[in-house]
Amino acid sequence: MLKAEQLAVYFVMGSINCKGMQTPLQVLEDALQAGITIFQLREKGKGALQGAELEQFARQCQSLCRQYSVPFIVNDDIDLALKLGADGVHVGQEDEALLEVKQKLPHAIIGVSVHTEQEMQQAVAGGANYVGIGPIYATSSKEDARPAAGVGFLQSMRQQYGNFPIVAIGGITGENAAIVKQAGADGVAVISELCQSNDRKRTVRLLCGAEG
Ligand code: TZP
Ligand code: MG
Repeated sequence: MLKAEQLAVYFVMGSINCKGMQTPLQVLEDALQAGITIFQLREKGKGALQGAELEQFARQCQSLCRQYSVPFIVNDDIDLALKLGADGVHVGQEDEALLEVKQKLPHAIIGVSVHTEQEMQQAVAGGANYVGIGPIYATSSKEDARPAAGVGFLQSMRQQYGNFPIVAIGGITGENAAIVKQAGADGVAVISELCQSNDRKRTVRLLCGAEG
């Protein structure tokens, strides 16, 4: 249902992350054209869309992702994911419990953020399809972000969990992506590196670990 390769370049975005010349939908379409492999709508923070506006924006994002055959994942909002028939959801430790999410969305891709061995063990045993580990480096895109953890925990989870799909997040750039993959991540998840890029094809190549 989810192959680890699909996590290679995981773009995470909400409308407030796009403050430049382009609209959020233009940013997403450009990122899709550049070759992102999975997309997560993470509509959070001050000024985030809500209600009918959020639903309309989410449907537009979903439809763009479909055009490029890229999985469309919704952050946190299980009801929205259900309503839209999203390909998947991503939940943190403070969100709805994995068991409930699986019951509501038995066929969806389910990602869980983990920060400790116990959380990792529970996510894997509970049937998550992938885990997100971070922040690896300092980030300014998440208000309540934990301190940067470096690659140590990621490395250790890769050693303990064989081929289980892992995506790393937090402060990842074209410059440090290769280190993160070397440490064991199947892919890198980014907000600012792609939102703020003025050459997304090059950024995607660098995030893949290829030379720019
Ligand atoms: N979770 C941990 S760090 C982070 C999230 C959602 C934000 C990542 O954003 P950026 O701009 O790629 O550091
Ligand atoms: Mg969450």
